[in-house]
Amino acid sequence: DKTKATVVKAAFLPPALVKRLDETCSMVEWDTLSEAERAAAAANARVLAVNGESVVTAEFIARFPKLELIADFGVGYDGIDVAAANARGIAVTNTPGVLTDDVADLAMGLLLATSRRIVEAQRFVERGDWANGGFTWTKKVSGGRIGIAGMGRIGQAIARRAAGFDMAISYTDRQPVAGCPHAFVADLATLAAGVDFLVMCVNGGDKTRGLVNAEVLKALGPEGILINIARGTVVDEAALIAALDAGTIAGAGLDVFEHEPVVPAALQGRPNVVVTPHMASATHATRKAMGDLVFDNVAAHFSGEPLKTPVLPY
Ligand code: 8YV
Repeated sequence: DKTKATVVKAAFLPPALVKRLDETCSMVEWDTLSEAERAAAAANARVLAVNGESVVTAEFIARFPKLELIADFGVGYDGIDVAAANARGIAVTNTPGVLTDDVADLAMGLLLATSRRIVEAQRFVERGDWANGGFTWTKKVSGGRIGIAGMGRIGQAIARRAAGFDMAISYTDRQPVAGCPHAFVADLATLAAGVDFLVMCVNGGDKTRGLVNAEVLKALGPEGILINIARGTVVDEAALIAALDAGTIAGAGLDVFEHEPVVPAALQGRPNVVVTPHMASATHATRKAMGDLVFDNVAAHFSGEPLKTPVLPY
């Protein structure tokens, strides 16, 4: 009986995780239910399973009177009203750690692809243009200056990779990170002004909305490259497009966008912009590890053990 389910799945989750949840709990898929079924399912649900792109408002949470846990398949939880959940004693868990390497890898991939114009170079070869002469010269990466905005787990993993490229590393965050050997810069525009590559790794949500604005892009300057693997909301996309049009910055590598899955046409087809479809954590190994961590949190909850990875409001 669908309406007796204790777990409501309200977003895309990997089939292997869905199978495990289905085998051990009673699970329903929110999207497949009628309004009447939703009301009945919500009345019994103890766990809500969502992902990093999910929008879980206080109003939505209020539909679930017996809810105990919101389990997020993702490290980011900016879409979840954690304060509203916590106010009702509902815990929220995410999937930190297991995706750090992949996200840092893709950040470096975008940085290399954008600077060295790898995607444009492939188009050049495929068009047959090589026969008419060599490809344009590109921007050197090794030894460059990288500015990391958000020196959390992912920012630190990017810094480790950047060190392998002999880069000069500086960063900004709400405050200096204890034990972090890199140069702290209090203000994002100042950080941008002093680097070749600005990499956004901050949390999403209201506190970071539009952080990369016209002023920051101007500070990054005509040789500067913006990389965003955080959330689309941290970049003012209209300001970015204007900056690309005007040559205010040299280029951008973007895995996340303001209105996913919409990627503005003005960000496509440019030689100096590389776009990917929010795929930084999407490797087989990591998606399995993320799914296992979601499962472990749900299992811990049902067996009364401490949650593996609970979060606090941003
Ligand atoms: C996922 C993410 O794309 O972890 C996050 O915060 O954005 C990504 O890992 C997402 O959560 C899965 O849908």
